[in-house]
Amino acid sequence: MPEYQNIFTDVQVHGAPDLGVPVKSGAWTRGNKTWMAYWAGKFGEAQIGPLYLGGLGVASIICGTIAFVTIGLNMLASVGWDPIQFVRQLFWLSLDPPAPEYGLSFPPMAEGGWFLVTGAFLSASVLLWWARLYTRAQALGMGKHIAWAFAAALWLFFVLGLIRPILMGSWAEAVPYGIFPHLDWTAAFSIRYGNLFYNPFHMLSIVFLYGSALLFAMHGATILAVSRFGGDREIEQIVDRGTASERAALFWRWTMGFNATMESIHRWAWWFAVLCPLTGGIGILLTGTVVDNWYLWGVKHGIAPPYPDVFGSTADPAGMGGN
Ligand code: 07D
Repeated sequence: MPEYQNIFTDVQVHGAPDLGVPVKSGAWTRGNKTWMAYWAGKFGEAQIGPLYLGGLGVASIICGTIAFVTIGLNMLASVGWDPIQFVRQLFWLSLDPPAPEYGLSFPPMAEGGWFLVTGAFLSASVLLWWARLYTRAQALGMGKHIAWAFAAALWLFFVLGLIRPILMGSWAEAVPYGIFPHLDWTAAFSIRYGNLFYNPFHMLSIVFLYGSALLFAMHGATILAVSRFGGDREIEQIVDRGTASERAALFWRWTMGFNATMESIHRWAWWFAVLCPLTGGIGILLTGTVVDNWYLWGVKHGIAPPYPDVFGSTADPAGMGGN
């Protein structure tokens, strides 16, 4: 077998299936079906499975499917149950939250009731999936880093669809289910609250979003660049740095004077990724609850220029009456 393998030269071993470490008693019996997929082997492991089909996963998929189908049926109803129009207009269709006059009450099904039912099932689905990530990691004696990272994404998800609407006293504040409609909601939200670019937590969230991409590119490139020396064999490289890690580290000390370690680069990556939705969620939570207009907030704190004095002082258009 060649010593150095990459995505183009990877040797696909077709031996007895690797079922992994034994599962603890009390857990569901893990499936033992595995098969080899050539194209999967081009991008990662050629062996597919075994899949762990636990109660949490099954419940999550059922709830997610109910949410997905409910959205689809509501969209279909909105085009008079015409399948052709459903396909043609799919990207523009949506299941919308109730109108503002319903506040936090439960509206008739066709006026937002289905939206709330969908939200309940979707919430149950993602929370059950979170529990599956946690318990599967526990079963393998792993840390819970993946579950907590997913929890950070769920924080933003729940701020947008649950926590902020409750604080604002209206389900109408929630994000609609639909491809373009949710993008329109995002743009309208930004304009309604005076341009989200002036929200410092939106700024921070972007820093971590772009920062994550930058770190990912730097780390991916570094390891690929030394994989010819075995740099991709992470554990060996942590225990015994060898020539690959030392070259990689030296490269960064040469070029920028500092290098992360084989361990710390993954903490950098984890924190950057997690801080993106964590800071984002804080920014959304403050919008409309604490700050009504981010542009005016920016002017007040010296980060946005005021309009020239000739126009008089700028007021929040939202506070000028009308809708
Ligand atoms: C959304 C939450 C986790 C999602 C989960 C999904 C399922 C689906 C489905 C069964 C991604 C669970 C659901 C599994 C199952 C079925 C049916 C994570 C999410 C768990 N912005 N912006 C951000 C930029 C502007 C606006 C973040 C850039 C404009 C709003 C990010 C630009 C306006 C919000 C970011 C830009 C605007 C954001 C998202 C440039 C108008 C948010 C981070 C260059 C368009 C969100 C504080 C993320 C936020 C957000 C980037 C511009 C509006 C950093 C680069 C000025 C309203 N923007 N943005 O990880 O956190 O999202 O804001 O122009 O709410 Mg922005």
